[in-house]
Amino acid sequence: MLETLRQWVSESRRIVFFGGAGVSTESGIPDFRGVDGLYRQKYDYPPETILSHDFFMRRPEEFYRFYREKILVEGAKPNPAHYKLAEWEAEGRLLAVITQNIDGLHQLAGSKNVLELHGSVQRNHCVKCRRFYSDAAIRAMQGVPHCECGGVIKPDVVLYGEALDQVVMHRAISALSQADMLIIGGTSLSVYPAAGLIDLYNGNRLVLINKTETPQDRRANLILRDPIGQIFSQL
Ligand code: CNA
Repeated sequence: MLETLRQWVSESRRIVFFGGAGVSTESGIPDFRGVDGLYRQKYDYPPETILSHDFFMRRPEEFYRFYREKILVEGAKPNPAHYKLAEWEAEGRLLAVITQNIDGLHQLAGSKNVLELHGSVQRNHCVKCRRFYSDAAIRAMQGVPHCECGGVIKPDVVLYGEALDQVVMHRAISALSQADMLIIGGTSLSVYPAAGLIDLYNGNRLVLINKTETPQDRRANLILRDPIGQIFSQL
């Protein structure tokens, strides 16, 4: 199976990678729905409640307690999956990385065309005056970060109840409609509208790399269940 994947990669010039939280678990960032995912840990509220727009507005202290502990993971580094994708882009065989992740690890590995469907922890803005803050600035503050103007700073992360960026969505649609191979990795394909994007690929090189079953397994031409970093380190 790995041999088939190797061959398809070598024959492709317009690969699109569509990924999720499972791409970064081998970098030490927990996913939501995997076996060690945040949904299996106990909090006062379920993660999708804490990570919602309403919750952020009503209880910023609790939002930031969870966010700092579980989302803004300290010192995470890219793994072989992130690096290999960047290498393929530089070789001219990969069009885009479309990711639901918000951790910035694809860019850290060197990828340029990264379409972040759910935003990024690396960008933050004051809700009042729109001043920009980096993730380092947020880390350096305690509790709820506040702007010099007194406004609360909000990460540019798409929270539950918020709309996706239409420019990013259109770029993702464009990349997927040109793709000659689609690799889907480390995603439960259960968060919409992101997961619905894969329907735009109608070629016959759809590779799914996920530890657990997904609702789209039957659409895949090739399925691999090993950890994605491990697989990419052999490509
Ligand atoms: P998810 O629903 O948590 O699914 C992750 C999937 O990856 C599961 O099916 C796992 O079985 C699988 N998986 C875990 N580790 C590996 C591995 N090493 N190799 C292969 N498969 C693996 O995550 P989705 O991305 O599908 O859900 C979308 C949410 C999760 C998005 O809105 C993200 O913003 C959010 N999220 C992002 C991060 C991050 O940025 N690193 C972390 C946690 C959650």
